[in-house]
Amino acid sequence: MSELNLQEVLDFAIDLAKKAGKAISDGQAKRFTEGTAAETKKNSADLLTEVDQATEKLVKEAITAKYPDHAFIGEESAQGSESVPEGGCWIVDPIDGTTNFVHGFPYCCISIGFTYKKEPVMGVIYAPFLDHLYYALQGHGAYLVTAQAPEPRRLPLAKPTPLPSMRQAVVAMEWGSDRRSEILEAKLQSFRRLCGDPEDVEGGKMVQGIRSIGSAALVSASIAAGSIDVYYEIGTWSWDQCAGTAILREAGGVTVGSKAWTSKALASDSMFGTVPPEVLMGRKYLSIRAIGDTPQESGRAAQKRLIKEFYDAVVEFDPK
Ligand code: LIP
Repeated sequence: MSELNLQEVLDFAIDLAKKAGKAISDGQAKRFTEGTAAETKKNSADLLTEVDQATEKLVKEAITAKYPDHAFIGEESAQGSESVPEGGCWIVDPIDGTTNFVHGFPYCCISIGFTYKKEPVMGVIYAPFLDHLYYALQGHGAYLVTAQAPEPRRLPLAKPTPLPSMRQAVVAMEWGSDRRSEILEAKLQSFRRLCGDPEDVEGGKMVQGIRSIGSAALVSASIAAGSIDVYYEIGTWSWDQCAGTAILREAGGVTVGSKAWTSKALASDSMFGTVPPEVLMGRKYLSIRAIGDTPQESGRAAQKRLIKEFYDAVVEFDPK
């Protein structure tokens, strides 16, 4: 295991993400020409296409041929009960943002994460319709390559600014595909508290804005870039989050898990390490961008303060 060359893993993953990106764009062109409708999985808000399946097959076959000893967890073949092994493990969402893909909204991507010794150490996210490639390797920084700026740019793209309170934050949250009343009530309450004017809404945080772009991976990449401040989602899976957490961490961001996990982590600095398996597989995620130091407060202290403030405002629930 100690002989694994992580730079080679990253180079391989970047090449594979581009091949998968081509399969995704070709697949969409064919679907649009033929007028193909999407299939549904557990309900009408949970979509699947033949392109998700074909792309996962392409990626899995390439990984298995190159790294036959590694484990593979992919959205379309996973059972949901997988655990992270000690050795190399590829955690892949062939199309993150399938609804966007089906509708031609360009925020969808291939997300290739890799864990080693149970930690997310590498992530590659490629959005073929935007031609945005995000990647990171543990200890080597996170980068963005675009058609307009083909030289890799280190993330975050600008020097991190301070974040005095949630009032200055743009927050990403999703409605997800579980639309039961209990879940919606919890989410509505969270949206209300985060958006609400405190003069009129009890506990209102009056955040600057809320965004729902429909791709967990591209939200994490945007936080790494510094263009979204906070991301909260319950119910997504390791394949939606693995690559994004690896990229975000290298850009100075932090991802924490459930309220219970986080309250313990806040008591120490353990949340600044890589994302542990219980968070990666735990289906409850809160991410925050790198924050600039001020004379009064370090960026890390501000991350902790805002995570606590955020968790005091939102209602947690258990995903199905
Ligand atoms: C999607 C996530 C999104 C979430 C959706 C869905 P998919 O991933 O990235 O954040 O809200 O319910 O899970 O299914 O398109 O790969």
